[in-house]
Amino acid sequence: MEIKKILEEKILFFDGAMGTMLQRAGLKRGEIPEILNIEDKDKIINIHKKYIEAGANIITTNTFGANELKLEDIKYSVEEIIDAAVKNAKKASENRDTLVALDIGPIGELLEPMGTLKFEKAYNVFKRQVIQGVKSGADVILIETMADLYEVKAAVLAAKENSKLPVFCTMTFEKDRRTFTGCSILSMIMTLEGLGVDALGVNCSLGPVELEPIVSEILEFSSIPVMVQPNAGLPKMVNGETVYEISKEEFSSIEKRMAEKGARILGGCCGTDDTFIKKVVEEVSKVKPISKNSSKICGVCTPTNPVIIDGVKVIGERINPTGKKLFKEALKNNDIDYIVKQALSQIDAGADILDVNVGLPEINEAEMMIKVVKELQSVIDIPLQIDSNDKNVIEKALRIYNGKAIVNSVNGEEKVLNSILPIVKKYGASVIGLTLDEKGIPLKAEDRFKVAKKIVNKCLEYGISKEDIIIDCLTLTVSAQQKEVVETLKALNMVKNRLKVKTVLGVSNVSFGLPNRELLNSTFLAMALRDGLDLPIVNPNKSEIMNTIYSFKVLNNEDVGGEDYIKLYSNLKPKKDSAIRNVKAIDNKDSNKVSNEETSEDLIKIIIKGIKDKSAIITKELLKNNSELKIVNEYLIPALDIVGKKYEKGDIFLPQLIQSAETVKKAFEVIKEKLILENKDQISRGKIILATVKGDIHDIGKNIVKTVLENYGFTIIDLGKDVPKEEVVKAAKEHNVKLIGLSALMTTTVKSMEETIEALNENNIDCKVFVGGAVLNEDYAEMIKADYYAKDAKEAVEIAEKILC
Ligand code: THG
Repeated sequence: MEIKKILEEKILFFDGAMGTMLQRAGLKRGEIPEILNIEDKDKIINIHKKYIEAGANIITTNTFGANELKLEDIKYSVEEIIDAAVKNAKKASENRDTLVALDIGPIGELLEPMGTLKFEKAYNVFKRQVIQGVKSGADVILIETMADLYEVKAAVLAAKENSKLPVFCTMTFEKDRRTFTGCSILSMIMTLEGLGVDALGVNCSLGPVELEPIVSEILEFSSIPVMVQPNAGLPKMVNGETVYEISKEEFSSIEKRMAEKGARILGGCCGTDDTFIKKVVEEVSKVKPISKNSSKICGVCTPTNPVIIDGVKVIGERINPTGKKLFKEALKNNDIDYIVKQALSQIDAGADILDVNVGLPEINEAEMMIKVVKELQSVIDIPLQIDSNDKNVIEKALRIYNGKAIVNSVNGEEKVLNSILPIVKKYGASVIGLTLDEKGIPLKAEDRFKVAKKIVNKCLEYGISKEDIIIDCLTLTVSAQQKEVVETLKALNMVKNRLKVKTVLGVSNVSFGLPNRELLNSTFLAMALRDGLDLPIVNPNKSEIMNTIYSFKVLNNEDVGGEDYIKLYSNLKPKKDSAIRNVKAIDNKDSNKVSNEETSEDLIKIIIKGIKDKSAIITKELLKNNSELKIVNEYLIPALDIVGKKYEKGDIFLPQLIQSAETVKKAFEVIKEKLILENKDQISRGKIILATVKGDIHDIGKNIVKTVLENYGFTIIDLGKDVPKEEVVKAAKEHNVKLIGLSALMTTTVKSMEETIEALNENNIDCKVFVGGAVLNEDYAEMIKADYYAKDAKEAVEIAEKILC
């Protein structure tokens, strides 16, 4: 039976951990599990068989790390490994109706802009896996243990574009209900549902106890089947071995509760074995599957900032060259900085979403759109609205957009609908439909309503749901078409109440050619809001506009208790979404000519905002009148401290932390250049050795710590990954360091960490050791006799400052 059909009626059982079973079967530290698909087939087949015996409907191939970047140094190709792995699973399920899921884990490197891996490169890595998986006969594609929404998008596109198989996708969340790169549950749901996966959910991360509230939130908002594969509780170290704290009885009773709440696909991750799955199947089979709510979230998002359209949300109009000489110049001169500034100032003024239009006849719009979207998404954290008439531009922008965007726009013309809607559907965007067609803009409200209805029906035909349709009844200019302004509002009211979709209007159009435009704009805005306008496209930097919106929200019972209103108008800022950086915008000054007075304060702001290009320019200016050390101590370090505090408070997330760190790096580069020119010693706050220990090839965490420590002014001696203890000892002696950081991602390699620390002690190396990595915690660190445990890069900095400064 087709999986989609099965899911409508049944609860599906996946298997449990492969790694746990392999370790018990004697997998050695540092051994690459995927190689066993070829070199020890029987071991793998036996594990699969155990899970089938236990009652799993779907077993997962032993291919978690089978990608070309992780398997670089081994003698088998990705294709050979995947082929063997799928065949092993198929062999185990011979004569049974068990299905085989091709397992795809994270690549193990950070994507741009956080890291260096390009989106299209990631796509190609996943594509190779998918193509082989299909060839070898997999039945399902399982994308799992993902922490970065952008990487997930690359993987899902690779799966959908190179196979017809069902795609299941799970991410790993931490207790704060975000992945380690800050992705929120709602953003995951909106983005993955948009991309058309068949099931979504959570795996690994934590035990079932800690996952329960996360699963409940996913169940509340997901309109597609929800999948859960928890660890067997949290890991503990007992006699040098990793054990998980939860019994199969407790595990299965919590999974049963999840099933009762609506979870449809259940299995296990780290620490679970066939006895867990057997118990789960026993318990959960008693549950009658409940049918899920099918209503989707109405909203758009970036990974860290989901914007739900459940009331008025402001779309900023200013990234648009129409009628703006300076903006046109900026586009022609490739001055992306200018555009970023327009974005920041609109966010500071209260925009929730930004319209992005970079169309100019004399430039390549597609190239510019990609550049601007990427740059904006690396600095700001609100969703974007892709504004273009060109299908190619829209498609390219949607492909590289991280999250769920709005497309501005389609209209009632058949050929426009038929060319743009498939793209909107494929990439899972929301879409604005303008109420005009081949015959132009209808004058009467009833006729605009008819066009709106046609657009809505066409969207539904293409599989775009009502929640993703936004209708624009078109603002006309009152100076030229006075009678039609009320027709717009009448049509808006009809659309809102009869078609039950969201509405948008370009408000500023109303006042072209008249004096005191803001007065007309804000009065028209108030009228439109009253008629049900959800998404005004406005200039948020005009106080009349934002005043109208804030006051409307109180009067319309949206701003409950007038909380935001009171904060704002008693001279406090309103409580904005936490992810937005609440620093005042940088003024429109020519970035190359800045006076010393301006630069001092601005450098800190620039770092907090993460504007890389400007940081070098301003540092150069500052160096004319300030010592290198003064700049480091009075600007760079304090700015990083502010950023660090925001990160700790959860006001910003890893992407922004790294962005700010990179901004400091640019400043450091300028300072170092000058020091080298003057033949002075390099500024360093101290040397630190970093290494991922023997047997572990995951260095993503170590690399993040390295970047951040470097940007705090420390000199890093990076020994790389899979580093033997002897090499750490040797480097420690040679460089005479006072601090060493060790990283391990896998439970199996924590032992190596302990041995490395022992070796340092035996050799009487006088230095402190801090440790970090996904499976570590305070207790582990103590047990293996590390001096410090660093939860994240920020804590590593605090340790370094304590020891070295
Ligand atoms: N519906 C939808 N999209 C739209 C519109 C709409 N996008 C474009 C436009 N209308 C909304 N955006 C703008 C942007 C700028 C101005 C008006 C609407 C504007 N510009 C000034 C001018 O042209 O004189 C320049 C202002 C300045 O220099 O800052 O007024 O209706 N879906």
